[in-house]
Amino acid sequence: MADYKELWKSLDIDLEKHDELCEVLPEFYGDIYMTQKNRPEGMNYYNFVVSEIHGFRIKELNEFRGKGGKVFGGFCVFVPDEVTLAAGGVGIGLCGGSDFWVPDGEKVLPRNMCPLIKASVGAKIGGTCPYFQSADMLVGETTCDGKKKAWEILGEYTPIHVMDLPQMKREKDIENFKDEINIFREKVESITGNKVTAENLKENIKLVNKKRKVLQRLYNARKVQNLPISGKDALLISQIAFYDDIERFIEKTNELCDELEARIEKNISVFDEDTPRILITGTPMAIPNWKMHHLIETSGGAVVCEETCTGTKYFERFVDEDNDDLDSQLKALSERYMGINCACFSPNEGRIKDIIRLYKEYNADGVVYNSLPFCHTYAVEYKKVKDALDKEGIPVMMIESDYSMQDAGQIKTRLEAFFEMLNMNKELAL
Ligand code: BJ8
Repeated sequence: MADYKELWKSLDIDLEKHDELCEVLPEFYGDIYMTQKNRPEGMNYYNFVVSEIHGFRIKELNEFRGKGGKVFGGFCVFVPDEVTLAAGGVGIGLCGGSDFWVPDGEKVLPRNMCPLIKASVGAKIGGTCPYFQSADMLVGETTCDGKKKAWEILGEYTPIHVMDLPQMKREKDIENFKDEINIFREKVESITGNKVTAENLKENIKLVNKKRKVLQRLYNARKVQNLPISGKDALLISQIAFYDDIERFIEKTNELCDELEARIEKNISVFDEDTPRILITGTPMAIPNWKMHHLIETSGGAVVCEETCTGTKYFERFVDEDNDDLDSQLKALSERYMGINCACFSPNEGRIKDIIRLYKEYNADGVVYNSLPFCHTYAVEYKKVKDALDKEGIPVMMIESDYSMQDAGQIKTRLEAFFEMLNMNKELAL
């Protein structure tokens, strides 16, 4: 990475502590990503993005802000990027996916709390994440209890706007979320000083849909028997989608998809043909949380799909592009976003249907239900999911794990046994 010390200083980064983070990341990434065989050439772009994770993109955001642009940092796939973009702003995902930030989070939060929340808060209050430091405003939401209370604490350090997400999906809830999007629109307008018009909102609805389409194209390439890309690489791409420049991301990911489709034609695969195919479902995996994918793909399995917010929840379903007035556009946005099946909703039958549908679409052999510790919504929902999968004859295993690698050996042993069982199932079916 080039020298960005002056830039980081201007963002009030704790340089000494930040150096510790910069020292570990390249080796961590190298061990997990660069050891993979036969990766697509197009992954070089994403390698570059990670190698410059606190540099190149931060410089771009800094230049944008230097010209008066405003950056909005979100923590959830319910924050409508279309609105931010329509007001001339930029939205970036800020969820913390590293153990590095947890101790700082624990200075102000209880220890027995979800690591994603602790890491996100720790990244801000420790002053070690230039993305947090580049955000002019944070955008929280009332999803799980841990998050909504954490925003009150984060608000002591930086301006935050909280969107009220309904907890049910009745018609009145869709109307309520439409109102929330409208309040968010007013907030974004007041920060950027730009109006959201029906014209620029329509344009940006199309742009964000385009990003969803390219991610869908990437995921479609994972439905075939001979997988042209690893699950680990696909996860990295969706994580990068949350903060990269949207136009460049679409272009680079379309280029990669061209290569993947050519690989499919030539039957080039990164795994052996009989590798058990795994659908992951559960809590989101914020960058650099690559743990579960790495453990699965070094224990004899291949991840073919993620029913998570760093997976299909992020890009499935498009916003209707055919509306020409603000009111109908806001309704269309609410309808699309309220279609996301987060475990924060009750009931949440849609998620069960999604898991079963995706299991079939991606020709999976088994499901790994992955939950971060202290995530009550996802942990409790496991019972309903398991009951439904049992009825369908779909094998599932639950793994609860945080960001540390301490339990890696134990998880690998469990995964190996699970894959052996999946292989036996396949042999019996022949
Ligand atoms: S739409 S999954 S991004 S809320 S893992 S912090 S739920 S205790 S992240 Fe999420 Fe939006 Fe839902 Fe998706 Fe709480 Fe659970 Fe932690 Fe979580």
